[in-house]
Amino acid sequence: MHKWTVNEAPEGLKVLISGFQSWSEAELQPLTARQATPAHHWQVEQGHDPGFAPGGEAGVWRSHTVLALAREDGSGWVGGALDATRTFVQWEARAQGDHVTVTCRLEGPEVGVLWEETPDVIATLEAHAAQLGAAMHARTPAPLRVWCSWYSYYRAVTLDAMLDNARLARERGLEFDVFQLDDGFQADLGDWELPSAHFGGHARDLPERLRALGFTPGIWLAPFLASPTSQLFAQHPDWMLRGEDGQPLPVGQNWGGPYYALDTTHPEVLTWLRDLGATVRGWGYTYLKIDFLYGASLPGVRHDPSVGRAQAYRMGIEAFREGAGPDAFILGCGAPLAQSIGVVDAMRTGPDVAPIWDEESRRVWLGDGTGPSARNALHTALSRWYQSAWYQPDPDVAICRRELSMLSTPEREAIAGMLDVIGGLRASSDPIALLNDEGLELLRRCLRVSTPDRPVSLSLRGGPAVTLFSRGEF
Ligand code: 9PG
Repeated sequence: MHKWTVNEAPEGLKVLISGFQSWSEAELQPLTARQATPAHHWQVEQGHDPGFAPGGEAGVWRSHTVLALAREDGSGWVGGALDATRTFVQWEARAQGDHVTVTCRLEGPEVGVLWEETPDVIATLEAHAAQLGAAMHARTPAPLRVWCSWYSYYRAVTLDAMLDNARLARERGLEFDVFQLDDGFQADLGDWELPSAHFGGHARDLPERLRALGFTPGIWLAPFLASPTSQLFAQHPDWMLRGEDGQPLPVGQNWGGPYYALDTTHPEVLTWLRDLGATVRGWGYTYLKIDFLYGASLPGVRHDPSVGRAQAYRMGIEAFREGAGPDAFILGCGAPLAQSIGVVDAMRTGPDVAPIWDEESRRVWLGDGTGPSARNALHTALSRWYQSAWYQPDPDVAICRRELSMLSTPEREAIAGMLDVIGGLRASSDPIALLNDEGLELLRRCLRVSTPDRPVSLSLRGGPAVTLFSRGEF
């Protein structure tokens, strides 16, 4: 463990943190404030690292891979790491009277750690991020414009809905590169090759028809998960990550119950993951959104106990990449962030968007800012701007429709403005038939790719409040 003392009054400092995985909070806050701590254990499993969860005391802040302390004038301190391939780099800043104690714990093989005082926190953080990205051979291909089925059809997606939207997008001249099928086509978690009853076909029937319309076919998978009701689990109960009690470890609550994660230190699991990547590629999909990846990285009992959990995670994503091939475009989601550099092309850098601005009940009262809302998604992705040196950031979809949405006009406009600052992927999930001329015009604006910018305060006249930071405020 590394330890430093910062001889500075905590009251004058802000702390910038980035949580464990895509959906965890990333934010700039007064150091003396209290980091949000989820009220329920499942919120910890699904949104944080249970092995290094938020501190829970006023003045104690935890962050993964990087952490910064900043004075009002923009000077301060930046912590970073030289490698995160097989190691979790866990930072903590602790306000203690007239000084701050900063610690950095490494879980995994020893790696170099940086802690620097700087006149310009933003520039130094960007330099650290670029250094880590280069050391881990970051992939940052050109960003893509994606239509994704999730945020309007959810699990009820059908083959026909995909094709209807693709046809309409073509007719309206909307410039999507990719049409991506999300969760709902499969019979169960883990049974990717068996269709669900409602989908109206098989996922392998879609790519050729999407290509004929001029789109790259994309598909969603949660390759590390298995439902207790799946054939995968029935056939291979020994492939699961286990708890101390020897039972398969529930790694979250969704899809109507708990679900398990695969043990990626098991050689048969790695072969299965390689085959899965090759199978969906063989169906014709070249854009692969792989989700709920955190499952393979949680603390638990593994087949090979000599492999640490960061390394176990890395072995899993590398096996999938090998099967999918070097030219597949892989988007990570719900994923440990820095440990994915060099394997994924793009990464979700915030929680899910939803057709509401904020969900204060969950964020404020249940201490969980990882839930779906436009505010949570954009705020988090903005606070990770420097990670564009690690992968293409995916701030999640814009919502341009008026129907099936509670977003006001200024809120929809605010989303467009923030997407422009975040850069990276551009995506939408709106049923094209629901978009009137104003919606189509806004969507066209949201599909305009841009390079990531520093998140200086945007002038959102009449728009909703969101805590952005500027160089001046820092
Ligand atoms: C599909 C969705 C979409 C979405 C992903 C992810 O904590 N949870 O229970 C939880 C559920 C869903 C979720 C994130 C967290 O969304 O981010 O884009 O692909 O899965 O199920």
